[in-house]
Parts: sequence; C-alpha cells; structure tokens
Amino acid sequence: MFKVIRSNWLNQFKGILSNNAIDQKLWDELEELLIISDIGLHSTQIILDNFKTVLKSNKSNASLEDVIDLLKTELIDLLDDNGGKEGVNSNRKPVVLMMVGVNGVGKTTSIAKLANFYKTKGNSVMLGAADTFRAAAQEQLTTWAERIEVPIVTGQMNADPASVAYDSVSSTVKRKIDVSIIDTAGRMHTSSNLMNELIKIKRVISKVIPEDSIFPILTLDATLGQNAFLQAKEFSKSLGCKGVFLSKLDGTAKGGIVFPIVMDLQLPILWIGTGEKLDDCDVFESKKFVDAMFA
Ligand SMILES: Nc1nc2c(ncn2[C@@H]2O[C@H](COP(=O)(O)OP(=O)(O)O)[C@@H](O)[C@H]2O)c(=O)[nH]1
Ligand SMILES: [Mg+2]
Repeated sequence: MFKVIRSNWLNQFKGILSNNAIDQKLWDELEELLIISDIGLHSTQIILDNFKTVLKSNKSNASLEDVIDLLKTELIDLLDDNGGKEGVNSNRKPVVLMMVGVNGVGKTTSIAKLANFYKTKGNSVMLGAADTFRAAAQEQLTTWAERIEVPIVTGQMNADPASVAYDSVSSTVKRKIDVSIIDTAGRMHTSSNLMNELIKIKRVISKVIPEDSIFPILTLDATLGQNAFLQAKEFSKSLGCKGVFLSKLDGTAKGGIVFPIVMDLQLPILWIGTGEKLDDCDVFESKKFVDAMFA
C-alpha cells in the first residue's frame, strides 16, 4: 500500500535536522521542504508551530530518530484530528455515494474502483450514470459496469441528471442493493448551474433515502496541487461533502497535498487512486501514509 509515494522525506528531514541548531535557519529550511511538498502555507505553519513546541521540549536529549518519530506522530495526529474519522458508514444500507468533482479529475474511473472495492468486500452495488452532459460519460461507465458485472441505470444525453440519479437510487432501494454510486457531470466549478444541478440531485435522491445515508464524495486530482483547492472549497461548501477520493497519487512525487485537504477543508481522505486500473485503489490510512512519506 502507498508504494507510489516517492517523497523520500526521511533523508531530507534528517539532513535538515542534523545540519542545523534549533534556530531560524532550521525553521526556514523545514518550511521550504514542506511547501515544495505541496503542503500549502497555512498547513505548513500549523505543522511547524506544533513541531517547534515538541522539538523544544525534546531535542536536547532526543536522538535524530526520536525527533523524526515525534514529527511523524504529529503529522498522523493532525490528519486524524482534523479530517474526522466518520467517513462512509457502510453498515448503513443502502448507502449512496454521490461522486462530484470537475471534469478529468478521475471521477468515473474512481467510481469503477469503488464499485469493484465494495463488490470484492461482498456488497451488492448499483451504478447511476447521472453525467448526462457528455455522451461518452454514459458509455465509459457502462463499459466499467459490464466489466465489474454490476447493474447500472443510464439516461439519454442531456436528460435531467437528477431523474437518472433518482431512478438509480430508487432501483437500489427496491432491489435491496447495499451501495449505490452516482456519477455526476463536472463542468467548470465556476458555473453556478453545475452546483445547482448537484444540489438538485442530492435533494431529489433524498426523497427515496434518508439524507444521512447520502455521501457526497469529492474526487480531487493529486497532481493539481494547490490548484485543486478552489474547486474543492466550492464543492464542499455547496454540497456538504463527507470525504475525498484523492486520485492520481501515482502522478505526483509529493503527496503533501493530503495535509491541506484534511486541515483546511476539514474533509477526511477516504480512498486514494494510484493508477488507471480497477485495483489501483486503497483505503486511506494516516499512519500508513505518513510512514510511506518517510520510507
Ligand atoms: N494515473 C492515474 N490516472 C487516473 C487515475 N484516476 C483516473 N485516471 C485517468 O484520468 C483520466 C480522466 O478520468 P475520468 O475518470 O474519465 O475523469 P472524470 O472526467 O472526472 O470522470 C482517465 O484517463 C483516467 O484513466 C489515477 O488514480 N491514476
Ligand atoms: Mg466522468
């Protein structure tokens, strides 16, 4: 798991920590390392402030390894404390995952991965192709559904996406299926029509399933770095997203993007995508992730 992370933080942190006394130069170099790792200014400040406190009370007698361990523990705690751990409670049945995010971030691919993930765990799955804006989106999801062997509800090009989502979720309930995953369109995040359309989808499906069983999941592309944030805030605010599917982690050597997602957006990262194939998908775990950053 997380074999794709190539940050190599261990040697970089060791180098900085062993070459400096605890002074401004140390903080400047640490800050630089965190920022070029995609952590973003705000989260970097929080990490450094916490680390300063820990380091001041420990460095005099702590070994380099101990200091690295303190830092790792702090990073894991920050991820656990800020993102919230609730995630998707799949004991609740049926559960609806409504996948949102701008075009090209990997929504449809991630839906296929999740369908495969839940099916492999023994859950029944139903897909809903509510991206009726692009004809190719229907075909793409249908192809995945056939491969994974899960049922799908599709709609005509330009059909009302809310009605496709409604049909799919209704059918999920009727057929006593465990997990319903809804694909949605992702035109520009600046288009208020898109947000209104997504809000409508959520409202309409809440007529057949309790609202707390609906989980809007934001797909974010890890390679977009800080650029992913504006879109993320907009989606999160409008839809009350419950978590993030972080795609394309194989496409970046950094990985630090997880910190501002969790700390600034206050959204847990639930899954990561690490390639284009069905099983290039892992459940996110803070400790494993931080260990991988330092591997
Ligand atoms: N390397 C890599 N490519 C991915 C990943 N997830 C999706 N993709 C690719 O990203 C492109 C856009 O994906 P798609 O699912 O169509 O995005 P959508 O427009 O958000 O539905 C496709 O070429 C996918 O194969 C991932 O985790 N890693
Ligand atoms: Mg798509």
